[in-house]
Amino acid sequence: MIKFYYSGAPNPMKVALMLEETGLPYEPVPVDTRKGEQHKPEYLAINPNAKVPAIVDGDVTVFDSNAILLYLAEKSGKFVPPKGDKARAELLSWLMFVASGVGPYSGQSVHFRNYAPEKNEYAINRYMYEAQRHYAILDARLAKQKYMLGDSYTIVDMAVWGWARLVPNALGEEYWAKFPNLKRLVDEISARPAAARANELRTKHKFKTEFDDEAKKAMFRHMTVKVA
Ligand SMILES: N[C@@H](CCC(=O)N[C@@H](CS)C(=O)NCC(=O)O)C(=O)O
Repeated sequence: MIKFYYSGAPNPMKVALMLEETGLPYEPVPVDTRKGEQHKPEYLAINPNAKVPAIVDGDVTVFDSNAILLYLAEKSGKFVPPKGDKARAELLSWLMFVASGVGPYSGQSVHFRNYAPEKNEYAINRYMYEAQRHYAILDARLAKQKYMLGDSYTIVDMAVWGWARLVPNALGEEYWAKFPNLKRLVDEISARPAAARANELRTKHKFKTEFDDEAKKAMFRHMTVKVA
C-alpha cells in the first residue's frame, strides 16, 4: 500500500488526482505544514526538502510532485505515452516546464501578492509577469489540441491542473478571460470523479486553517533567519 504524505496545497493535489485516476491503493498521511510537521525528523527522512508531497511505496521513496507523477505513471502504465513514442519525450519537456516554471513562478506570485509583509511592486510585477507568461504558453498549446500532449489525457495535464486552478490567486480572477483554453482544460479535469475524490481528501483531515505566527515560522523560515 502506497503511503501518500499530503496537504491540500497544489503540489500534493496533483498527486492525489493521479492516485485517484489510477485506482492504485494508497493510505493518505496528512502533513500539516502550518503546524510545522514537514520539519519533523521522521518526515525529513522521507523528504529532506521538508515539503509535501512525498510517497513511500514499499522500499521506494519518491518526493517532488512531478517525479511522483512519473513514478506512478510508470508503475501503473497509465496516463503516459509508451516508451519510445515521440510524445514520451514531449511529456518530459512539459513536465519539467511545469515543475521548474509554472509551479515556482505561481508560488512566488501568490507569496508576493498575498503574504509578503511589505508590498514590493517590483517583486509582484516580476513574478506575475513570469507566471502569466508561462500560463500563456500553456494556453497557446491548448488552443491547438485538447490535451497537453495531443488527444490523450496524461500526467502533464494533471500537473498543469494542480497549479492552473489557482490562476485567480496567482494572478487575479480577470486572468481567466485571457486563458480560455487553459480554463477549458482545468474545468474538464475538475469535473472528473477522480478530481472530486482528490478534493474530498482535503476534508478527511482537519488541517490548520489559521495563518498565524506558528504557520509563518514553519513555512516562511526566511522571516526569522537572516542570510543576506
Ligand atoms: N518541488 C516540490 C515543491 C513542493 C512544495 O513547495 N510544496 C508546498 C505545498 S504546494 C509545501 O510543502 N509547502 C510547505 C513549506 O514550504 O513549508 C514539488 O513539486 O513537490
